[in-house]
Amino acid sequence: HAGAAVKSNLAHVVTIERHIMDQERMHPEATGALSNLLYDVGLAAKIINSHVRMAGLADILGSTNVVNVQGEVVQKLDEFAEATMQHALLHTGRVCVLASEEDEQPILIPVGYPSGKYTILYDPRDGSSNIDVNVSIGTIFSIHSRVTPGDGPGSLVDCLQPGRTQVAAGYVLYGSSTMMVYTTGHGVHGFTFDPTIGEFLLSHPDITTPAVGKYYSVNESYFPRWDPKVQALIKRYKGLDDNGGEAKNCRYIGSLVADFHRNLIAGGVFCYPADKKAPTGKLRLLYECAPLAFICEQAGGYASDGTQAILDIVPTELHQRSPLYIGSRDDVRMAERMLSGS
Ligand code: P6P
Repeated sequence: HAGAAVKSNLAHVVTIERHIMDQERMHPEATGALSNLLYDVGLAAKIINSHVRMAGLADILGSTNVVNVQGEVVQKLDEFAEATMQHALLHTGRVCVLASEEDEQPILIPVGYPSGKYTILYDPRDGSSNIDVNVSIGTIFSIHSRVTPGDGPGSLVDCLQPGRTQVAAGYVLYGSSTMMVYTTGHGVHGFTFDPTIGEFLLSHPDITTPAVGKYYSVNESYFPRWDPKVQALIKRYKGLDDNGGEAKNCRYIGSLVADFHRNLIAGGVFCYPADKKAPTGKLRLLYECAPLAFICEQAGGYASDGTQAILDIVPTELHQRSPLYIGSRDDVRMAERMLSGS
């Protein structure tokens, strides 16, 4: 009977590798390349996680005194996460080009290494200002099929694709536990890292997000900089206008992946509006807004720049920014109505 008990327990253990294989079986034409690419991201996540967990002990806290392409001081953990992603992705032949928040230009496949049929764009470690104060941070990734012909190295063209064409997207949240959440277009699935066996185990199958959320997330200190329509929207979320809408609770961690994940699970709307100082917002379209928008829509939510779906925006620059309203579908649709004045 002990054997039966063990067998029954094991039946519930679905590793992310097993799940990726199950997802692959939904695509008869699959060659396994996307599955292998997702394994590679999972491996990078485990390695980054091991360093995030001991960042307070190892000499990787603090800054490198280097300023990156975004004009932000590079944290030591930024450098480590970037190096880990490149090491896991560059030489495997799954991708034809990479793009990272940390690098101004696309990262080309080294000479002598094979190119694959995918492109991956990522923010290796989002929320750097939170590292030294032990607040959750995240990794975000977006995967497209290459659009340039042939099987040689890819280029910027392979990176500048609208979010609607993503084949997969996901994030890793280094929080009270480490989770990896991803979609390949067949729902959203969450995995919790079990450090005792070094595996991500399925803990949140088929995540869906409520149509109306109980939270709103925004940096209220920017209120004076916002367009009056944005100010009116946030007042609506707070239940302060005469529309009688139920007041939402404010939750804002200042770490995109943590704020997004809480709202995905519990229901809520995250807003990073454009303002006088940031006329196109702060967050990056290709490797922050678009992957989270793909995940959000797959979970029944919606993501907008205030006038159109994030997934429909055709990018023109690798690091272009976008205003972002993302989360519970009805809350985001209301933002579009109020911001477009309809
Ligand atoms: P603000 C962190 O630096 C980040 O890029 C996101 O993770 C987060 O949502 C946002 O910036 C916070 O920005 O202007 O509110 O500090």
